[in-house]
Amino acid sequence: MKFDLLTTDSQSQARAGVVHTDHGEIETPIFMPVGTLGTIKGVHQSELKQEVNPDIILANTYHLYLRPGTEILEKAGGLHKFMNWDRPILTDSGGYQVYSLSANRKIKEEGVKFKSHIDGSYHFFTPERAMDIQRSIGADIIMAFDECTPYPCEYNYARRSMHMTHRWLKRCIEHFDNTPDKYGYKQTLLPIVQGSTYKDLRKQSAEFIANTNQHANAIGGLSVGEPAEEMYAMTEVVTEILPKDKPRYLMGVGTPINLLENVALGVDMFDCVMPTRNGRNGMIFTAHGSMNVKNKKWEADFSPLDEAGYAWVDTYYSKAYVRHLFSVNEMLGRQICTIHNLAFYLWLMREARKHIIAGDFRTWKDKMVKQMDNRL
Ligand code: PRF
Repeated sequence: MKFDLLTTDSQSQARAGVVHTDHGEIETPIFMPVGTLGTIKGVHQSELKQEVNPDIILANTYHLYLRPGTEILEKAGGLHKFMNWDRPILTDSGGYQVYSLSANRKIKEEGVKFKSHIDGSYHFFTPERAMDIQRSIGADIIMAFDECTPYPCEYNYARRSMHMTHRWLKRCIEHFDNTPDKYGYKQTLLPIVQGSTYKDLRKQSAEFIANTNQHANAIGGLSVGEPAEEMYAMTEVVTEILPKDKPRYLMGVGTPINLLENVALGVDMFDCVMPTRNGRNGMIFTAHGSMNVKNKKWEADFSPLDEAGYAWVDTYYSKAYVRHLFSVNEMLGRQICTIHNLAFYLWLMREARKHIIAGDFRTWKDKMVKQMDNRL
C-alpha cells in the first residue's frame, strides 16, 4: 500500500490524497460502506457500483469468522471472490465487535474469550488469531486486534487497556510479518490508537503507534458515547502526532457533520453503520438536514425523495411513496433509503476532496455543517 498526499488545506488540517492497493486506488477523504457479513445490506453490487461507487468497502472479522467461517472463505479463494467484489476491502479485527456484540467476554493478556451472539458457543481470539483470520478473509487492509474502551472510562482502566492494546499490537505485527500474503496480492496491517478521552494517553498511544512505522494509522475508541467536542479534541491531539505522509482512519465515525469536522482535523478514512442502519429505519441524511421518511408529514408529499439526486432513487421515487413503503413494511423502502444515504455520504467526501483541492474547504465545510444541522 502506498499513499500520495496531493494537497493539504491552508486553513485546516484537511488533506486530499490517493491510496494505492493491489485492488485499485482509493481517493481520500473516503467513506467506506459497511458490509459486515460480506454484503452491504440490501444493495446489489450493480447498484453499489453505479449509484454509490465506493473505492473500498469494509467487512467484519468477528461475523465472517462465525459465519461462513474461514474454511469456506479459503475454499472460495477469499472474500473478494466469494462476494465477487474486485475493489479493495478492509476488515475490522473483531477487537470492537467482541466487546459490543458477544456476551460473557473475558479479556486477558493472552486474548479474549467470548460467547457467540448466534449460538452461544465459546471462542477465543488472540492477536495472532485475528491476523490469521483476516489473512484468510483476504482483505487488502486488515486491522490490529485492540480493546476499545467504553465511555466513560476510568483513567486507570483506560491506561492499562491502552498498554495492553500496544502489547497486542506488537504481537500482531510480529505474527503478520511472519505470515505470507494469502492470495497473491499485498495485505497491509493498520495499528490503532486508543486512550479513551484522556489527552495524555492519546498522545502516548499516537506516539507508540507512529513508531511502529506501518503504512497507515487508525484511531479507535471514539464515537462510543462521548460528546462530539470531546471526540474532536481527541482526534486533534492524535492527528498532530501521526505522520503526515500516511493515511489516518477514524473508526466507526459518524454523522455527516462528524465526518466533515474530522476531515478538517486531518482524517482521511471513515466507516460507520449509520447511513445503512439508519436508512433501513427510514432515516435519511441530506445536505439540508436529516429526515424521518416515516413521518406523517410526508404522507402526501409527492416531491422527489431528494431533488439533489445523488443516486437514481432520489429523483425517481417521491417522499410519499417511500413513506408508504415503510408504512406497509415493504423491503424496497429500506433499500431506497440505504442507497440514498450511501450515495450522499460518498458525494459528501468527493465534494470535500474537491474543495480541499480548490482551496476553499474551510468556508464550504462551515456552510455545510450549519445547513446539515437541521431536522426536516
Ligand atoms: N477498534 C476497532 N474497531 C472499531 C473501533 C475501535 O476502537 C471503533 C470505535 N468507534 C469502531 N470500530 N478495532
